[in-house]
Amino acid sequence: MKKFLDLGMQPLANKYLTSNDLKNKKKEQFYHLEVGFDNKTKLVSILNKVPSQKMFDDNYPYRSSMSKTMIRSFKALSKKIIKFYKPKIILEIGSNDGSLIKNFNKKKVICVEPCKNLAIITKGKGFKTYAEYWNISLAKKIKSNHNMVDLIYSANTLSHISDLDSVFKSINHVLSNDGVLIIEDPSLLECLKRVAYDQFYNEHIYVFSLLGIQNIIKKFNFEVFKVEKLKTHGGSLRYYIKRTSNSKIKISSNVKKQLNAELRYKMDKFTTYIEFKNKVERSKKKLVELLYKIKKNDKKIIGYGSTAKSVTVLNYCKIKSEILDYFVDTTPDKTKKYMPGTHIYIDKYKKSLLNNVDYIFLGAWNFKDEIFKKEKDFIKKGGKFITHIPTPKIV
Ligand code: DWN
Repeated sequence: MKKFLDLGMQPLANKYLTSNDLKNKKKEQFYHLEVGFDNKTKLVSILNKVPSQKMFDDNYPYRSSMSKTMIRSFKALSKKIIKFYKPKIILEIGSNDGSLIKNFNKKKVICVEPCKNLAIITKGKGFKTYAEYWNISLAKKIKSNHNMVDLIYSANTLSHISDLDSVFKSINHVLSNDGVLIIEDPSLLECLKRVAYDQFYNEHIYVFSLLGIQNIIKKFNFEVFKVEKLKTHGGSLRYYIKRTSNSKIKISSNVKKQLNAELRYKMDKFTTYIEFKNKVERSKKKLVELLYKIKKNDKKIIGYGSTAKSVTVLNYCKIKSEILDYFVDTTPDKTKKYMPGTHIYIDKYKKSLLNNVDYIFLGAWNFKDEIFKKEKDFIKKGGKFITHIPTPKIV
């Protein structure tokens, strides 16, 4: 693993502070966010990993249901799963608050969600839920309780688990011979193209590429048979995976197409990541200049969407409340709290919080379309948005 990017000392994302925490000067955990490239597996990951128990605890604030874009994406996927795979049993690893599995018959679903505050949501809706981390002992328990499963789905979860060998060994243990594994995660190619350095934070141990995924899964005689490019989460890839022994499913041509696109972008070469690092440093400089120039003209700027991604940007660029007055967010477990590291206040979203605001920094830039639609009035009144993706600018 060779380091190519240093994003400085960072607090843990999703660890929001209460006013009491601030009053008591609660000690925040910081870690050195360095990103590296493994020339053997072609995987890109953070070098200093934080244990899962420290990140995914019983008060995990992120809920996938907070965005209509994700709700729609999961609904569309559920229709495809039923149409093309007709699974008898679906296992979702990282079921969060049930945004995907709510589209299926309860009897056909097994949820795995280690964060108990989220697991009680799917349990409360009658879905079998294991509030445990995904590993071989849980896979064995699920196999003995439910036998093999014929479809496993996991969105934005496997990239959060350090030991990928254990992940796929556990999947191998419980997936039926003709079973299908579908995983989706932010696309490293899109991350590089958009200079989306904020996809790197403690929870995103990896940002996956088809190149990297293929190298990891081949050890377990799995292969990618289809790849879908998604707009969600700043550009994601959905990988459809089968056993190499399963000749019933043909390999789609879009797998080769994606692989060629990644090789054309030289994602198998370390120099590509040095170029990315140089773009990140230029992006930081430009964003800071832009924000300070606006602030010098006495304009009011707030943040929209207190994302895990924005924690990386704000702490790397040292942007605090002298620049962004506050953030607005719809997530219950994030509001009336303060952002990790920068301690910018997060207020519960309501339209009136946009009154007298001149500029909005898009923390949730990956939901730009949904947000622009929602804030038509703000735009009509001359309000402007600021994004750092792909380069810092007023939009
Ligand atoms: O991988 C992960 C992804 C799936 O979600 C997790 N490790 C953590 C989390 O990352 P994130 O916080 O960067 O995710 P989002 O989905 O980009 O966060 C969007 C935030 O913006 C949420 O806090 C909700 C908020 N939001 C809002 O306030 N108003 C979102 C929309 C669309 C809105 O209209």
